[in-house]
Amino acid sequence: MADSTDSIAAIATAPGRGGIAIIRISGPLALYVASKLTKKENTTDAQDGSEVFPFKPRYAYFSKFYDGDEVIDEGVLLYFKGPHSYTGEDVIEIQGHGGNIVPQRVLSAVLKFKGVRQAEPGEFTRRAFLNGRMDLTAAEAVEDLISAGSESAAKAALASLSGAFANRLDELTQKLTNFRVRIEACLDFPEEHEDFFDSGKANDELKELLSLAQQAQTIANQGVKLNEGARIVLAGQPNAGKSSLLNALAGADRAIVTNIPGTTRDVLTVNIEIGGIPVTITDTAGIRDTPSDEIEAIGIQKALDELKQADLILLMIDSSKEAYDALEALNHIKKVFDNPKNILVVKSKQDLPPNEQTQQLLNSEPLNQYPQISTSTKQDGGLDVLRTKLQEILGIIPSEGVFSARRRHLSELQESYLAIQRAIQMLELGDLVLTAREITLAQNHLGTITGKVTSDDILGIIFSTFCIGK
Ligand SMILES: Nc1nc2c(ncn2[C@@H]2O[C@H](COP(=O)(O)OP(=O)(O)OP(=O)(O)O)[C@@H](O)[C@H]2O)c(=O)[nH]1
Ligand SMILES: [Mg+2]
Repeated sequence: MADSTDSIAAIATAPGRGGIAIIRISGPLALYVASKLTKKENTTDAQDGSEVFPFKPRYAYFSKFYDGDEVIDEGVLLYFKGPHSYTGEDVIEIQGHGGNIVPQRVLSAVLKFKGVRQAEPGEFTRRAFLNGRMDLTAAEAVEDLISAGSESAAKAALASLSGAFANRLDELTQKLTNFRVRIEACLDFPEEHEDFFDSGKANDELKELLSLAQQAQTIANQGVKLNEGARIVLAGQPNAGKSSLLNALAGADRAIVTNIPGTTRDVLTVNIEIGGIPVTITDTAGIRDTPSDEIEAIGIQKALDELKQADLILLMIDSSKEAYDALEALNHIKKVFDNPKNILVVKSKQDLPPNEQTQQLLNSEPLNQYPQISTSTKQDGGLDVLRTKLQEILGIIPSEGVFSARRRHLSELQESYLAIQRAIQMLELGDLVLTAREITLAQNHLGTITGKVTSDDILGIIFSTFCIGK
């Protein structure tokens, strides 16, 4: 990442046809570039001879935009004076026409000025963080908000952006600090030792802190699920009703359904929402040992590749006919998927009379080792029960107050939790020095989440996944 004293520019809106495109410029040259681009030069005050800038902060100016003497676009220009701007620096926003050509031409004109360069992904937000405009959880939430896959995910990202996550961490950090101060005081003052340590108050307080750390972990865990979503893959014997179930869950006819076994050949993925969590659900070719042709064989291989990446597999079994080939499908699944807890057996076609042998098969090993659920796509067939079951297996708890979070946060929270746990052990052994040291460690891990304790490497990783222009 280059020096943050240079000015950066980028198109902030999505590429393609659109009414308006926004070009952002941030840094010390922003105002200078704006005046050159619009040919609105600074003037001199007639009274006191001072320089008068052509733009006032937070005013909108309609203008033509020039590249040299050529007019390349016209539109609105806004000026946000640092530090009261998104990045904390002087920021100019040019709202011109959208499309594939015009915004690029305006950006090129801006980049012709010496000292202005194309912004790297996330560089505006990185500057906002470095200039103290937001903490790291809020900066990350900006990207989470942009890429939210469901309404709940967007709400959670907005909560983090507004500081819900950081506030919770600050509260815990503050309590850890108070605790450490008191423990350190116990080392120097016998009366504090008696009142805080000997009385058992310290022990109680530390256990309370552990439980707060645990609660933060639980909420962050939901936040990660909201952010990342989950992958469910439909698998099973040919003709079991996989594509029908995909269509029913998607609420649209997305996949081809016929009575011919081996209809689905390719992988088809649709995005749905379960309990507010964005879920991709993937339909695959029915799995059997003896595919009817080469195309079906390739389809089965593709199905197995999808299964490897699944969070949850729905093994569909047609309960109305003989289903010995379901075991062939299960054997293939077990070879590529090593999380047996996340296989759910879906007994399809409940509207038809059950097949005796298949019932026995379902009630004996190995199928009776897995949770089972009944569905029908022809009649009102247990889809709500299925959705609830999916939520349960994926660990989705609908709850208020969830904020968006990332795996990075989870691992720091876990480290912090473990440090508090070790502090409890040290306290029980009566080693107050080591107790205080563990508490400091716990605080540092929390500080890494908000960015109070940070390194350039971490920032590089975080902001590299951002959009350009944000
Ligand atoms: N009665 C009844 N028929 C169903 C149900 N679900 C699916 N079917 C029928 O079963 C047949 C196969 O359905 P699909 O959804 O294409 O099955 P599939 O598992 O995707 O099959 P492949 O793509 O060949 O692996 C079709 O004729 C469906 O109409 C159900 O719940 N009840
Ligand atoms: Mg199918």
